[in-house]
Amino acid sequence: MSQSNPIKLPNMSHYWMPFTANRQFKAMPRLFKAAKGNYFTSIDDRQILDGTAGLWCVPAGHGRSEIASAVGNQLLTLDFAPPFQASHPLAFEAAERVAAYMPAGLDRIFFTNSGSESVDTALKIVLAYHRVCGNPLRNKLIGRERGYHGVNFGGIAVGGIAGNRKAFGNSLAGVDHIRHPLDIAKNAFTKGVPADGGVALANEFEQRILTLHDPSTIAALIVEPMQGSAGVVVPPAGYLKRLREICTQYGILLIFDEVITGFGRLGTKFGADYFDVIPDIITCAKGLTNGVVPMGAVAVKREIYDAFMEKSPAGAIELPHGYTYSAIPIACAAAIATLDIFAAEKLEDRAASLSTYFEQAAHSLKGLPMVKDIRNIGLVAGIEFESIAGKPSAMAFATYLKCFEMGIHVRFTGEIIAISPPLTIEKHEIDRIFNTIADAIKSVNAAGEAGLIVNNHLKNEQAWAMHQSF
Ligand code: PXG
Repeated sequence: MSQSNPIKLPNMSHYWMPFTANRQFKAMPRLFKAAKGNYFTSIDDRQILDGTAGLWCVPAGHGRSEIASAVGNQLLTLDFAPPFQASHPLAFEAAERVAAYMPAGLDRIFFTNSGSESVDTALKIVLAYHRVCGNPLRNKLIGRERGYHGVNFGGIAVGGIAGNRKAFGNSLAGVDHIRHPLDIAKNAFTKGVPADGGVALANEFEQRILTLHDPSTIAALIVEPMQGSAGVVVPPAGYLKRLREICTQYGILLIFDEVITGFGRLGTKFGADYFDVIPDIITCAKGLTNGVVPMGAVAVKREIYDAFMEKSPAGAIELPHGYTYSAIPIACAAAIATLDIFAAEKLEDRAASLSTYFEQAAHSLKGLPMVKDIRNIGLVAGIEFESIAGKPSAMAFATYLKCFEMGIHVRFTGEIIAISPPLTIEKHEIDRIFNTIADAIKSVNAAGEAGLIVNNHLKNEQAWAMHQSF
């Protein structure tokens, strides 16, 4: 960056950034100004390969003109229609299209504006469902350790990431958690789904949690088919199937939170399809609109919807819940255009056909310094580092920064680097992602303590900060 051509940064004082170390970021910002296909353009005009599909939400690649035109036209045709006691045709069409994309039977669709809202909506639906069916004492919710179900109060209650819960006081009552399935001691460097232990682990739900609470008090179990945010935790074979059996046996509703695993990420439409396990409810968001208009959806089995319709008093609002922006026309337009792209380009099949190549590329990092485990499924990989005493996340964060400097965007969470590129990724780009991560790991490690000092990374960005005029 030459002194004569400084980059003008925005005034950064006012924006309170989400899930970001604000002080650190503002001292060393990473800003994008454009995106097309599998690449971002950074504010200093570098092409950054998007190894994360935004935040797992851009499966069809950036800047899709089909979605842009659909949204633009819709905005100028019908910008808004009240969603309560009125609606517009596209809402029904979008629901029909989403229902057709869902596993068989989950064909009643409630629209929200995010994954967090989808989760809280699903939790409210299960509580209200048992009540409308005459079982109001079935009101406990079970989540899973390391689960991420968004950031609203219901979601953090059933969620199992301590850092997302502990600052916020009392949680919902009547919530418990099953164990997470990550077992590095036994399964380190497993390619894809670990073979053993799934049924025994699922049986703990029956043996420990159901025994403790009495199954007749449990409304629902919510799990991500593959735990994304907590670092790519792939369940062992047979685990989800056994959870399904236990839920069915005891009349407990099973919710799959597919905000990350939905829309082709595992090489199938949903995780439910990948694992051949049909839950009672699926929550989704992100890829539903290719990430460009906030929208989430909750798909429920027809019997659940029918119970509300048949058992609620005549004329009553069957579910007193909804959002001003539920099924807002531009989101419906974006969802339909996105589903059109999935149908035309068969992105799930594309992800499936690339997954072995992707797996091999990910596991080629085995043996690099500090690498403790590599996990993968579909077009997702997680690389977990040894923790450094007194410096939690330091290795992952430094590697993430080094990758950014080297032109690749990855995610770091805890001691883990996660990779989840757009499903439009090419093989040479997969090579570039993992080769760059390998170089970044080597470089950070070779620099020893100095490699972990974040100020040693991102020289360009530091240059911008020097030229900041505020
Ligand atoms: N459920 C799951 C399974 C998720 O992964 C949410 C709910 C919440 O969605 P919203 O739209 O409210 O953010 C998520 C979101 C990451 C990362 O890099 C993951 C998410 C969000 C941001 C970052 O791991 N997942």
